[in-house]
Amino acid sequence: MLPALCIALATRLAADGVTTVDGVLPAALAADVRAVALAAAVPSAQRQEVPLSLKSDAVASAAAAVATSPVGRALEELCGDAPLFDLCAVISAPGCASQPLHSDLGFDGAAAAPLYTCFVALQATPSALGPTEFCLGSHTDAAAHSAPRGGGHLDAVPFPLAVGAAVLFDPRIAHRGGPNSSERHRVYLSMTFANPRGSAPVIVPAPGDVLVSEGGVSADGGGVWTLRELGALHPWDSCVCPS
Ligand SMILES: O=C(O)CCC(=O)C(=O)O
Repeated sequence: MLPALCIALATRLAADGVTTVDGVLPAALAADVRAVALAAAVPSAQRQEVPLSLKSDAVASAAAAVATSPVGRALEELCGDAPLFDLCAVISAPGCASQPLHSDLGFDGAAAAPLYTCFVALQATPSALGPTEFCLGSHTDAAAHSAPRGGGHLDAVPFPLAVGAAVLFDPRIAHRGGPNSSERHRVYLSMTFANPRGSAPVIVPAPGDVLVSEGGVSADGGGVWTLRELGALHPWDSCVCPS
């Protein structure tokens, strides 16, 4: 039986297209993954996606913590034992402008999302660091879905995050990275999972990124990592988020 919290998360995700989960990563592990990501980043880029590898102990521990957290359990409720599709860090630099509203996936009218993405804040992300903004309910709204690229108006709500907190979203939702008016890089761990119960994803490239991750799975030489396999990487991490 799944904990009530995970069922509530899955329900919110289906209705709004986005939900938050606190306490997914401990602050020390978040700081370690942040350092790994920044070491691999392009120094001059305003926005970038940096592929991450499960061969890094910090990244593997973080992936295990996400998989065993309520994020992983909500995903299991929605998708079964979902395979990891993409693993990267999403970084915005100090002074970075707001990203145009966009969705990462096309919308074919299906209720089930082809993918789900989880961003975990690797430092506290109040409004000054430009947390991601989401247009609630736009993931399954055909009119709303076409509005961002056509210039239509949609209300975008910022989702500030505490360090180690996560935002889990349906990538068909209209969203954008907010403006980073701080003096710190805003670094998110990004994990995307394929939904075996959804249709094939139609990826729409995000505007403004200098790197598009090919995914940690292919970067690590192939193979498929599922939620359960990731959760078994570092069993001690399950103590981060008790069920
Ligand atoms: O940086 C963000 O908060 C969002 C990034 C994003 O939406 C993207 O690159 O597709």
